[in-house]
Amino acid sequence: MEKAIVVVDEIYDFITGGSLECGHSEEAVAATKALIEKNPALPVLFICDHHPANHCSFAAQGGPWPPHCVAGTHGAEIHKDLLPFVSEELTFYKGCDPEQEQYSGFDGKNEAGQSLAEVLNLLGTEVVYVTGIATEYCVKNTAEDLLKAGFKVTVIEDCLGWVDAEGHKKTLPDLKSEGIRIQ
Ligand code: VGL
Ligand code: ZN
Repeated sequence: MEKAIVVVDEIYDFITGGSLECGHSEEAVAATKALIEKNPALPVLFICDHHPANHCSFAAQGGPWPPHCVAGTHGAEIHKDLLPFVSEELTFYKGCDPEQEQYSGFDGKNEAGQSLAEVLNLLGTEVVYVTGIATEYCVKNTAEDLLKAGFKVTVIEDCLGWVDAEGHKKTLPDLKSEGIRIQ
C-alpha cells in the first residue's frame, strides 16, 4: 500500500510568535519532522494557507481571524525545520482568493495548478498520514475530504496544533467516529 504524509499549515503565523499562534505548535513541528525522518521513503505534501492582504477571513473584512499567512510575508512561510523536505510540486496553496475561505487542503493547488487529490492519485497513494495545524479547522477539513475521496486516513495526534485545546479534544473523537484513525 502506497503511503504519503500530508503536512497542513505548519506555517509561522500559526506557530508561537505568529499572528494566529496555536497551542502545541512548536511540538507539532518537531514531531512532524521526526515522523518524516522516520519514514524517509514517503512523499511529503505540504498545504499552505496563503491569503491576500484583503482576505475575507480577516477581521477588517468582517471575518473571524486576525490577518495571517499573507502572501509574501514571513508569516506565510513553512517552518524552517521542515524546509529540507519541501518541494514545489508537492506544495499546495489555499485561501488565495480574497472572497473565499478554504480550510481544506483539497481546495489548494500547486504551482502547476494540480490539486492535492490529483497528485496523491498520481503517486498511487492509498494511505495518508495527516499532521499539522489547526486540528479543529484545516486538519479536520483536509482529513475529512481525504476520507471522502477514498483514501485511508490516519491523523497523527502528536503532530497536531490547535486554536483551542477544548476544540482540539472534541474534534478527535468526531474524526474517529467518521472513520479516520487517530494514532
Ligand atoms: C486555519 C484559521 C484560519 C488553519 C487557517 O490552518 O486551521 N485556521 N486559516
Ligand atoms: Zn487562513
